Amino acid sequence: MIFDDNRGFVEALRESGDLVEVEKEVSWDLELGAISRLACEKDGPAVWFKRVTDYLDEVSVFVNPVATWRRIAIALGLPPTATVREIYEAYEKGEANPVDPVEVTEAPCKQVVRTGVDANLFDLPTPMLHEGDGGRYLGTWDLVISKDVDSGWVNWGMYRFMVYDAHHLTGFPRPTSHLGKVFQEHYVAKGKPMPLAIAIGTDPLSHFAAAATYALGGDEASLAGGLRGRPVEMVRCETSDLLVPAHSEIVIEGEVLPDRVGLEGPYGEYPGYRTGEMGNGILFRTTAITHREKPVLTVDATGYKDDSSTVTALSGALAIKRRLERHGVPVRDVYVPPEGAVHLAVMSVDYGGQEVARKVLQVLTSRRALLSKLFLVDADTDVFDMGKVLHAFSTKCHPANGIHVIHYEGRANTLTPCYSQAERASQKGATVLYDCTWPGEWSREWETPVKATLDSIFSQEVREKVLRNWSEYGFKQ
Ligand SMILES: Cc1cc2nc3c(=O)[nH]c(=O)nc-3n(C[C@H](O)[C@H](O)[C@H](O)COP(=O)(O)O)c2cc1C
Ligand SMILES: [Mn+2]
Repeated sequence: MIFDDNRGFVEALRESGDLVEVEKEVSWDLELGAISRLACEKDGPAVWFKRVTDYLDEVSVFVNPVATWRRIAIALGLPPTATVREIYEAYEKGEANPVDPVEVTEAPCKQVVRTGVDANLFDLPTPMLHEGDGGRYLGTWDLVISKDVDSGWVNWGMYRFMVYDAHHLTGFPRPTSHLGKVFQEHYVAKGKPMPLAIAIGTDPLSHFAAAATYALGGDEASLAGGLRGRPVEMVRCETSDLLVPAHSEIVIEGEVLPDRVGLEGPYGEYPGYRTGEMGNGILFRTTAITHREKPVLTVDATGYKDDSSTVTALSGALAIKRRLERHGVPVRDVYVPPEGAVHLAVMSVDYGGQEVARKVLQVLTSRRALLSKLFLVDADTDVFDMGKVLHAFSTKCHPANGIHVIHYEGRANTLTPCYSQAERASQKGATVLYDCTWPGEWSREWETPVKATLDSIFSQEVREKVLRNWSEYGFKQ
């Protein structure tokens, strides 16, 4: 089933056993964050907090929507037991068939409308997620809509927003993000405020599209329609001409001021660390808050194995695959495993060797370089099976000749924990590629070792016989 709103998705999670509903009162001040963090670290279910201190009956909080592959599968309309490969394939299919959104005039997100001074951000049960965060983060599992005034291009992204006071938020879109670029190039340059809408708790696949690694100028609303197999319904904002998903739980409308900054962060970030200090972020002035009755605030308990480790990793892996294909690399599959915090990718190729290794490294670091560890494996290694990848790395990667490093400046990931403050300031970094493929110049007949697995070292006759009689020998599976 494909869901039109977050409530339908939550219902499906309840049915599949992937939801815990907490009736006990919890505090928005760290308790909710600590529970949600542990739930991620245990690969546990999503959590719906029904009673949050100071907000007891009117609002609730739903955390970690898709932090496991089971929940990703459910969001994509697949059985919860779908394999990661099947999940990747379903996403790829949706992505290849975009569907434009439609505009509607009636929308659940307009059941309650508050504007001006009545739009008070403290009316929402925003959690203080981690000890040491700069403040309460309202925007985590969000969908942020902005428009380039010159071309009319609308961008969706997922960006964090911290409560600054009752009517302001601060945010940290990276300069390389589309929001960062649109704001700098089309608003700051002209001294104009940028209208912005932050939709919270809309249907899960629309959030996938917001978090996706997608081309500059690409239309994430149509990507969402493609993933859903039907259009997203959009409704006009109260205080700007932006369109927001009609089925959102909460919409914060406002504008980013071109000539002001506001303190933002630090934050327990997706790599799993708090790294920076409080700094200057963009300053957003709220003009309206609209929401459903009894709205459900959705939250990503950012950190180790959070929602980004599945959903950002998934779209990132497919973006890497497309890029390598465009550059003529004989790539088969790419996987970005959750434990690698979107810093590590595994890619299989039809043939490897030094030249392919160098090409991969160069292609994947020529623009913004968010990943810094790459594993290149032969096509007979299943990239989705990290045990097999570790085996290939341990046995096939030459400790001196198989390791390739490229250094760069001005495009490294400033959130990568192993970089020093100085490296981050100049966006200086490096990417290492472990070549776990057989050298191209080795004769396949007599130089390349033969893999001693059932698939590879036995004749078809023996293999088929063994498989045919497997249960007869007494094996259960
Ligand atoms: C929960 C979550 C929070 C995120 N917060 C930010 C953020 O504050 N700033 C940022 O630049 N990227 C953030 N990202 C990553 C972006 O969503 C991602 O890069 C996306 O592709 C941005 O869209 P864009 O390519 O249109 O800029 C976040 C991702 C997730 C899953
Ligand atoms: Mn974009």
